[in-house]
Amino acid sequence: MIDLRSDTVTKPTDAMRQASFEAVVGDDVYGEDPTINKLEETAAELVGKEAALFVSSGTQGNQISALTHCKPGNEVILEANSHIFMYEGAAFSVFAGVQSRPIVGDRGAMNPEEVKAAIRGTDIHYPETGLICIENTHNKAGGAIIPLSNMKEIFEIARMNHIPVHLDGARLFNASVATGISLKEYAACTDTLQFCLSKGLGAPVGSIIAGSKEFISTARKWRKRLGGGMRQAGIIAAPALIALTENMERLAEDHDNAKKLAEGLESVKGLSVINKVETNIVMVDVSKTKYDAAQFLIELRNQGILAGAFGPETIRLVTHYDVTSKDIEKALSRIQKALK
Ligand code: TLP
Repeated sequence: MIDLRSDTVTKPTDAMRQASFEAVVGDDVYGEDPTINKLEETAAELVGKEAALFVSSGTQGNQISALTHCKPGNEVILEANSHIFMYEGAAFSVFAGVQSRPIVGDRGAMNPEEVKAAIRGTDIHYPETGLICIENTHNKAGGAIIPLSNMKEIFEIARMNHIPVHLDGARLFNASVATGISLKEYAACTDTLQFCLSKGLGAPVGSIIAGSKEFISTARKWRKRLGGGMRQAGIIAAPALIALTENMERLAEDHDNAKKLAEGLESVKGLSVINKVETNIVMVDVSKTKYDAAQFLIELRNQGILAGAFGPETIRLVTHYDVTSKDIEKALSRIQKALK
């Protein structure tokens, strides 16, 4: 099977498993796990924030961030196709008690003027705008990179209105490798960010929230309230440290493989790539084949390829470190077969 469903499917390397085996651990709820402490310090330093917190997943990272920034009854401005709005089970409303205010972006990038216009005034009828969220890279826009200039403009507007900005940077490392813009430069345009260790970086579990010391201290309390306080968590922090410190630069290979895949798919009759492939995600329209997305996925599975549906006639293919350039060639010929 060539598994292109997501970059979350990677298996830990031997070095990661060995690191888990050898990890020095303690009780992290007492702040006594040296491996967790090292991971959090390394992560904070890497993105240029004062402090960081290890959490179970990207979703938990986004939710804890909303709980820490907002109070119930707030409104959060976010992009209409963002992961938080589309794929987190309305958790913003369920946990933080906030209402979402979606803005349709251009390849995931919200127009700063529209963001400005969406900020609520003081009218007694209105909720207060409690947070603005940005997603970079943007998943549903096909791994699209949100320009730094766009983030800067939105951050400036937010600052002038005393509203915090949170970045869902599940795949921020992909954006940084593709553009050469440092993680710190991106993170400087946000108050807080969440990034995933278990996507392209290849860790088996976990995400990081980073922000000010004060923010992270409150976020730590929220994590505990949610039952996310972990004990000898160094076991999972050790492979995450390898992911964080050794696996960033190789994301360029995933981007090359995604481009190679997209180029190959363009010459397959009936299929069209609908995103500009900038990172590791390829979105394909299958409407000109005899299949809808769900049927096409079955045909692909029969040929030994796993992919995901991202709409009734759209499938998503994601490259990652368990997929080689040779696998892409194999995948392309199997896709041809699936359509015969
Ligand atoms: N995305 C997953 C699925 O949930 C769709 C994937 O396979 O791409 N933010 C962004 C931008 C994400 O893409 C994801 C996961 C998350 C947050 C949530 O991360 P996890 O899965 O760790 O909760």
